[in-house]
Amino acid sequence: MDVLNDEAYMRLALQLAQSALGQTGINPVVGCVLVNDGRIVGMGAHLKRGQGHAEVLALQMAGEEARGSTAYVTLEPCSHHGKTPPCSNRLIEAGVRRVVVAATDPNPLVAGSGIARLREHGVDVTTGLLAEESERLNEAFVKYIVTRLPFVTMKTASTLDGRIAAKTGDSKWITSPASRAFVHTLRHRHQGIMVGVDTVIADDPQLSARGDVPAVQPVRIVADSQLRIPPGARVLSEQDRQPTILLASEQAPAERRAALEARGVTVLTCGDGPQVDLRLAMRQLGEREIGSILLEGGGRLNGAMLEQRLIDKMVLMFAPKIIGGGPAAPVNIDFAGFAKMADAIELDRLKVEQFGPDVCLTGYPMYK
Ligand code: AOF
Ligand code: ZN
Repeated sequence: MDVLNDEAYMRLALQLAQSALGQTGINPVVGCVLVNDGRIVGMGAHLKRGQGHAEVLALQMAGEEARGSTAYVTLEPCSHHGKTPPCSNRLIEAGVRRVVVAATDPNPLVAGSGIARLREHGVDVTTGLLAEESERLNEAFVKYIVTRLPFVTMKTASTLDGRIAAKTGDSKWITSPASRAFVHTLRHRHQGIMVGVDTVIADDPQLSARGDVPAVQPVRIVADSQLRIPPGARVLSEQDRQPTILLASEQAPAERRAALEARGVTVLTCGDGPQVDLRLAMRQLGEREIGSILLEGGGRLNGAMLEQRLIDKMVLMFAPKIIGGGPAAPVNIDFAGFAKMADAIELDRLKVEQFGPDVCLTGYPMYK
């Protein structure tokens, strides 16, 4: 904290919120800092859905010192009775004099009414401070709470020529340990992790988050229209610890479905075509309160998701290597494509990072 001002306290509240990314389920991450008479008297972050909201935890820490304080909150205090009572009421009752809010809450149950209630009770409210930072942290929540569709981040790890394996199928490893560590963090930060069945057949991935420290494990999702998944696949193990959802067509053989369900695997029927209806799949996953998905290939599933405009964000990792291999070497995003460069999908808000030797591009596809 260089200069003591509103922004510095809000940045602290944003840090508290950010630290809880991945552990609040469909709920937003929220941080709150209470300052009274020039001193921080309380701090809180929403840590788990169903548990205390950030403001309530900060108020508990502050006790009587909350009276007359300023609250810095990264999201508009709620006004509804959800799993916990409304935070705006709690702030009013505790005698908080001023509330500085970053982003308003897009939840239709709140959407400005928390701020209105504070003002009605004479609380001085400032809004919009570092709102974009807060909205970015909660990009999945912002989409899900309004559309009930999961926010999808597509992550690829390829060579510079876009290959995700050599022509022999060899793919270990393309990117560096530093990049792979970041991927495990991304897995922790999404509720679901999704691949196509061909990736399961080719790589037998575990689809778990394995970083330096224990992580929250995402639900494993496999797009598998005909239920071709090998019975010994590692994604089918330990259903009690990390459940798996298969997205299948109605055409899939009934006996395979029954055998998988008997093992505790969930099979969702997503249309009756030869391929899974991906939009319907997303809707059903949303109904099951999966608000964010990390899509990890293969190239054709990535391409199909992109064609359906279901990808919200892309994290494209490139190792400084060239492997070639013609049509036998799969590429990171594979779809029929456009005839004109003018129709190409462009990425908005591009960010360039480096993990070890690898370059990581993050951006948001702009659909035309
Ligand atoms: C806040 N502070 O720390 C959070 C808020 O199911 P509930 O009761 O936890 O309510 C969840 C909703 O509350 C969520 O959709 C969002 O609108 C708001 N989250 N609000 O004032 C918090 N986590
Ligand atoms: Zn609340």
